[in-house]
Amino acid sequence: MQEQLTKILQEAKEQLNKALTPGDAEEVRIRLLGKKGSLTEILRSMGTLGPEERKTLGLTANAVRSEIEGLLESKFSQLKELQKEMKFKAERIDVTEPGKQIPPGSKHPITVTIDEISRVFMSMGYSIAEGPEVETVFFNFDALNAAPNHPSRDMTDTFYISDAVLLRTQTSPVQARTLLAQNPPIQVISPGRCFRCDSPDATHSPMFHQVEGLLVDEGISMADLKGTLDSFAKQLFGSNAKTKFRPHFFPFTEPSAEMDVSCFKCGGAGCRVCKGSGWIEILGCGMVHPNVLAVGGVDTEKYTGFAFGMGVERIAMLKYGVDDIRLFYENDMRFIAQFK
Ligand code: 2NM
Repeated sequence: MQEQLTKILQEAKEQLNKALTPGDAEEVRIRLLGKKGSLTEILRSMGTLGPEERKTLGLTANAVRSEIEGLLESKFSQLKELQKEMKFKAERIDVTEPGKQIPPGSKHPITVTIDEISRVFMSMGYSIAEGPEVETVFFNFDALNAAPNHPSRDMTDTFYISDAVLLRTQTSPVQARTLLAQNPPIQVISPGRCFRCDSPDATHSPMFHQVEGLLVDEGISMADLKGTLDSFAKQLFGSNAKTKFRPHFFPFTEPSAEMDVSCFKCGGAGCRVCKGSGWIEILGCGMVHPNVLAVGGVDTEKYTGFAFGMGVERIAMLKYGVDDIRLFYENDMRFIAQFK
C-alpha cells in the first residue's frame, strides 16, 4: 500500500503537469481525491489492517493527501492567472490603429436647392419659418381663403388623417400661422415638405418640397413683389436672367400671377429645356388676399403684403437637367453624390 501511495503522488504530479485549464485540474482532483478517487479508496480499505500498520500508513496517506491538495491549489491559481492573461491578450485594443475610413457624404440635391433659395432670401432680410407637416384643415385651407368647394380640398387630391386633420398640401399654412403669431412687418420664407394624392410619374410625386414666402408691411405693392422676385431670379439663375409675370388665379392672393424666367439654357432663343418658348415657369405669386390678412389678425386698412410659392423639385430639375422627379427619392448614391 505504501507503494500505491507513492504511485498516486507520482500520478498526481504527472497529471497536473499536463493540465491546461482549471477544468483539467479539477478532473485530476476528482480522480484522486473524489468520493471514488484512488486515494479515497485506499483510505477506505485501510479498515482491514491491523492498528500498527493502520497508524503508519495513515500518516503517510494524510501526508500524500495534503501534498496533493497543495499541488492542486497552486495549479489552480496558476491556471486561473494564465486564463486571465489570455483573456486580456485577446481583448487588447490597439488605440494607435487608424480608424475605419467613412467616405464623406454630400447634400441631397433638394437640400442643395432649398439652401440656395433660402440664402438668396435671407440676404434680403427674410427669416425662415417652419410648421407641422400634419396640419389642420383650418390652416391648410380655411385660413387661406380656399372656397368650401375648392377642388384641392377633395379627398382624391389631399391625404386626410381625419375630417379636420391632413398632410399639408403646400407650406402656406406656415405663413397663416406666422400671420397669427407675429405683427407686421413680417418677412418670412417657409421651405418644407408637402403632400398631394398624385400617382408618381416623371413630373409628379405624392411627396415634394416647396419654398413659399410672405412679406407684410405698410405700403407694400405689386412693384415690391416684382422687384423682389426679379432680383431673386437674377441671383439664382444669373444676372442675365429676365422675368415676366402672367396673370393667374390663387385663392389666397389677389391679384395673382405666375413668374417666368428667360431660359438659362438658350438665353431665350428657344430650346428643348424651354420647349421652344424661351421662357420657363418658375413660381406663383400675388398680393395677399385681405381675407387671409384678416384671419391672421392683420389690420387690412394699414397693411398690405405679397406672397409667393415655388416647387423645389421643379427648380432642381431645371437647374441640374434632371428629367425624372423620381430620381430624387430613390437614394441611389450614384445619383445623389453628383450634387455637392
Ligand atoms: C403660391 C402662390 C401664390 C402663398 C400665399 C400665402 C399666404 F399664406 F400668405 F397667403 N403663402 N403662400 C402663395 C401665393 C403661394 O404658391 C404657388
